[in-house]
Amino acid sequence: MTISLSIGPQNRKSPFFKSTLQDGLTSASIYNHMYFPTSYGDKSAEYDRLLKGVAMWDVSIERQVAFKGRDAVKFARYLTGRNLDDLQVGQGKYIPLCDYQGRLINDPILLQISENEIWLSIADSDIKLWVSGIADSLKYRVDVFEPDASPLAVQGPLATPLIADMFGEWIYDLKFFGFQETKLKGIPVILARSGWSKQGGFEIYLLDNNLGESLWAEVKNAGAQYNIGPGAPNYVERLESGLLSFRTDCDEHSNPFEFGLGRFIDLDQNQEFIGKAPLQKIKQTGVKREFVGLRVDGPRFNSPPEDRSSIYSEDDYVGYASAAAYSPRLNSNIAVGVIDTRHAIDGNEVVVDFSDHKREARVTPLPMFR
Ligand code: THG
Repeated sequence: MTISLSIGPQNRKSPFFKSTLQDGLTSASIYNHMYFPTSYGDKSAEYDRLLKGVAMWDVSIERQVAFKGRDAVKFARYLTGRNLDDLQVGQGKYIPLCDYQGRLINDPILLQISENEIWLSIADSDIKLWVSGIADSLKYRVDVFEPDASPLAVQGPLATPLIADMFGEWIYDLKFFGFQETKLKGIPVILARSGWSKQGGFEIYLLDNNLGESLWAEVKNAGAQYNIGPGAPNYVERLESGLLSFRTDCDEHSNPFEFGLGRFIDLDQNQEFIGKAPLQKIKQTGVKREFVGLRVDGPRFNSPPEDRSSIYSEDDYVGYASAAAYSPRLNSNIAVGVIDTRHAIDGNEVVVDFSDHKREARVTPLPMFR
């Protein structure tokens, strides 16, 4: 289905918004109350650029929730089950956030900006409200706010030489999720080695929303010799790589163990954190369902399913597929979804109901492409 977006002040525009339109943006979604560029009209070129070259993505929708003050680190430790003993300024960490029932409510990247300031680079849910409500009611001495910071992702195998051209050789010293505040031709930015793909790359967090067009032009010009082009977090590559898309793949009952995020939760630490007791219980009893890959039969998919698709085993409902596409690298239709644990077995045959037609599929572990 194709409809047009109504543009108005209810949703926010990225500082790169004008540039994305000038570069031929054809579709957008809504994420964190912002317009989210999703394609420039040639999905196959966007996929190839990410895999073989370099792409630039406006991901300002990854909003930052900052908290600053003497309790910042203490507060972060209460917000997540990730063990933060070795937290360092300049090193990010992927931290699942859960509610009081242990249900997953976001999967941000944490950046420790300074000794007393932490940012959460969030997926699509209203974490500023959650964090400011908890900080106030539990009297943590922090100030919660949204800083002026908008990530521009540069992803793909040629992202690294391009970023080195622009910033210098020091970028090779950044570890994954490592970051450094710096300037690019006078534009204040944070450069981070991160991004929602497994093709390698960086994110340039713009720190002055008046300079979006300048930063976009700088990256585009420096990237010309590498044939850079615009794109967006890639629907197909993320399926192949098994990256979690928080709102797409989870429902309101999801817990981190179902999504393989147990490795980011330390239940044995002395630290108290939100959801600890229910998560301990889930760990003890075991999960009832799991996030898996699917290889799906039938003709090539050419557009993403709009809705979750029910998965059946011998006419019993056993789960849902949340995204599906044709994978050129696997030469197969693939999907991801959440399925009852007793059916989450490699090779298990199921039927997926893609609203207008049913297809046979086989369960396969994630990631589907290594
Ligand atoms: N960029 C920024 N913020 C974000 C995202 C982003 N916040 C929300 C969302 N995306 C976070 N989601 C992920 C999920 C996985 C990874 C990155 C962002 C990722 N994971 C690696 C993996 O799964 O192999 C490594 C995880 C680890 O070992 O710590 O890269 O895109 N700014």
